[in-house]
Amino acid sequence: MNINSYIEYSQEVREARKTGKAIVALESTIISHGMPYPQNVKTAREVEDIIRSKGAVPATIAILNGKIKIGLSHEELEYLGQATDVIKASRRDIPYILASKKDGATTVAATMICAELADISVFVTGGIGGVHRNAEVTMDVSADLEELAVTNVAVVCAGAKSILDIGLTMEYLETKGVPVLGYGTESLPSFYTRSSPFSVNYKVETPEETADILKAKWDLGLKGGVVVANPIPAEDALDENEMNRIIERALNEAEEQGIAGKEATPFLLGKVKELTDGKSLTANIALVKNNAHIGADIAVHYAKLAKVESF
Ligand code: PSU
Ligand code: MN
Repeated sequence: MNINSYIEYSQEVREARKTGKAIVALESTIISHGMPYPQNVKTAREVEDIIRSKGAVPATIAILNGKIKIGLSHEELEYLGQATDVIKASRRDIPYILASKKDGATTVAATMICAELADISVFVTGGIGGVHRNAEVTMDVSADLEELAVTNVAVVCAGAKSILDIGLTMEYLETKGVPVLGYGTESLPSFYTRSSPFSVNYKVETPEETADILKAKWDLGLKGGVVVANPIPAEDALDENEMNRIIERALNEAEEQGIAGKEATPFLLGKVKELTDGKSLTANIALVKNNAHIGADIAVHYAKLAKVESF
């Protein structure tokens, strides 16, 4: 058995692997289930271009026709953005999708798994899954958190959304030994807004400092990921009180309609977008792009550390 028989690299990523250039992983659930067409595809392309402009190579990850794709072509991205039967793929879904040669859009958890298989250490997205509100009854805890506990990939995001129980999410990450770094902030960003009532574990100021932390963690064999929480730019942030009200409404509707399991997060994201008249989508796009800048810088510095080591 050869793991590589399951994986296909884009030309650009293949070359970057050969030359040791920094590579940044990107997820695809955000494309298929997180944003509507055509904004999803446009954003995905712009995010890739930001990463290129920073001297790194983007690797958008998805499962297409039973292969793990590391880096997507324009056509593949377009397909993923429009198709309606793509499976939201987290850890548990990967084997079925591969074996049945279906298509899957990878969540944070699944993207981390695929990134690690492809030796990619830095991954940029919008928000991670977490412990849902009322999880003490529903047991709805995103597989993203368990993945952060065991898979060696840094996830650059804009923190956790308040559709989640942010406090319980932080407790879970603490139990699992996952460092949560605030990029230029002491307060944990909460996606649409720059702060939350919760503190990050450590504030970092530069990509160098962040890359050094990743290196120390993995040099010691301390398995698992790192969350780099980067606040949404001030000019794109939404009003906290208004967002809390809207999120409460979305949560109530989800409960009334009995939405559970893997449908919960996409349902809530969709409702929030509807209730904000699309303002949440604009904010979401802005924060992902902002994360791409930081993530690419971190990846470039981390790749430099790896190069120094190999001399
Ligand atoms: N949060 C967002 N946008 C997203 C997601 C989460 O703000 O698109 C997606 C990510 O792919 C994440 C997944 O990994 O939802 C989590 O789903 P679940 O809660 O079912 O694990
Ligand atoms: Mn869930």
